[in-house]
Amino acid sequence: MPEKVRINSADVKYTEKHIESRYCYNTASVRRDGDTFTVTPSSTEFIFRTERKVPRLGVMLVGWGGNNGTTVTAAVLANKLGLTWKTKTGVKKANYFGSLLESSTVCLGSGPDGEVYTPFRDLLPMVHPNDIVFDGWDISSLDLGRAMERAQVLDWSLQEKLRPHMSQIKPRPSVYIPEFIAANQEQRADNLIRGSKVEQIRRDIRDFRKKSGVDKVIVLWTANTERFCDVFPGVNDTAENLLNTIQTGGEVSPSTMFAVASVLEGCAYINGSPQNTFVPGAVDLALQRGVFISGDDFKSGQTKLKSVLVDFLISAGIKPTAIVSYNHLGNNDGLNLSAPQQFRSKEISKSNVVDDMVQSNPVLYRPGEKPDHCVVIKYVPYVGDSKRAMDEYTSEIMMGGTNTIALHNTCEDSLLASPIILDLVILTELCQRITFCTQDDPVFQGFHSVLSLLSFLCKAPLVPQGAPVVNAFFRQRACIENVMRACLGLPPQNHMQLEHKMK
Ligand code: NAI
Ligand code: DG6
Repeated sequence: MPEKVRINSADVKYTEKHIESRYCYNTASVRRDGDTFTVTPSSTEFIFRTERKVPRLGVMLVGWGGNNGTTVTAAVLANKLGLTWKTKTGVKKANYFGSLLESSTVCLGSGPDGEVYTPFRDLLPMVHPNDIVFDGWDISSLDLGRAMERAQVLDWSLQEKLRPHMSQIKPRPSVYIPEFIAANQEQRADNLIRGSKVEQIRRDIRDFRKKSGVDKVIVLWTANTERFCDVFPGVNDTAENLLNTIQTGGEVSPSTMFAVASVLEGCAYINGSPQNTFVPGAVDLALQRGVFISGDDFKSGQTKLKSVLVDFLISAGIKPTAIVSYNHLGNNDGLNLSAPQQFRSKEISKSNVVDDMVQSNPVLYRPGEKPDHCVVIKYVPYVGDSKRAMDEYTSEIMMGGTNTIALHNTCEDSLLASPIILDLVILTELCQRITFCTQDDPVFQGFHSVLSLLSFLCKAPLVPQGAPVVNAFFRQRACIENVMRACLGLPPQNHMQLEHKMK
């Protein structure tokens, strides 16, 4: 299909296979001498190539029978079938609200009637969510119709329309190692791989690829939060040691087994939960095989808002001094997180999200100084998937004044996470079709295996060793938008509007 956005520029070429753009990347290096900074601008010429052919994408979800797994599958099905359903407030229609790619827009420039906006999805050729083919694993054997009912996320009348389709689907057996998730999950575990786990996962991926006829498979963990695992030299510190440990039956978490199996099958692997799936050996393996990995932990609600609000405060010159975040929820995720080790994984992931913003402002914060930051999660069965988040942001303002902002947010957790799952896999697939070279290094290469471009969608972004972690919402979003613009030979969005500021 021809692209909806076409660039009219000598710097952009449309060949049969590629969109090829010439792009000037401008940066600056800084030298500090006492209180003086010397800033030297520099520019590098890049050529970006984006394959135009969009493949048929298969996505395998680990935790397919959970709230997110069933909700995202049901939502795609409902959109594909164009379903409408009645609720007490009227007729609803399937949509993809909450998806950056499907439901948010970017400004292309000005037309005769003012600024022209287009959905993100139209910038470059990318997979449409309706075309994704799903498969996956769960330790619970419930078919997806019954699992959707267990999740209590979607309206009943919609579930009734979806049930004939969803009931046909059964998750594949999975890996259950009781000590990694809460003991309260044990009764779900009736659908388990016997024998060699990583080998079976690899067979499952090949089986899915063959039976579905998809061109590519991406694997995404949306199963229970695991406890962190220890990193030991000789055990999981290198790819070789990790593979040996798997062979000899040493301690490797189920999520790391899935990561290893996916990478060995050449499939990108995304971690939607907070645990340290990507032990150094798993990262090493992905680097060796040139396969994308990304994570950690979907950034869906409270943390997303935090990455906006703290950015707003600090970039307005206001000093957040205490951030207190409570949540309660009553779904199975909440039940699993009621166990201390699993809560600890989530607490870590939710706690580091303001660091980059704090460090960016030495006027407000001394070296090493941070706001007090407290994260509380409680399990309250009655509220189900409707998560409540209460936040208090206390800040220091001018002349010793105090500014306190209190927020209360209620929403269905899985309806926020599902569009993020779609964005994650669609962006990952797009990145697999982008290569670039520079004037100094004319050999085309792809992005680093640790795909930090997806930081916008993650609470605790995984980045290549030595790269800065960015949590600030609009910087993360601008990164995705500007990389896509570079692929089209367009300069970064500058918001200067100089044409409207001249006499
Ligand atoms: P859930 O508890 O409803 O679903 C998890 C599913 O994983 C369950 O069906 C369970 O049986 C299955 N499972 C557990 N261990 C497994 C294994 N080793 N292999 C295969 N399946 C396994 O949880 P939900 O609400 O779907 O969330 C999933 C994950 O996403 C959790 O870790 C949660 O913390 C994380 N998350 C959720 C967000 C949201 O907004 N819903 C946002 C950020 C992260
Ligand atoms: C309660 O904190 C349960 C968690 O799984 C969160 O709902 C999830 O991580 C979303 O967190 P946040 O901070 O992005 O709303």
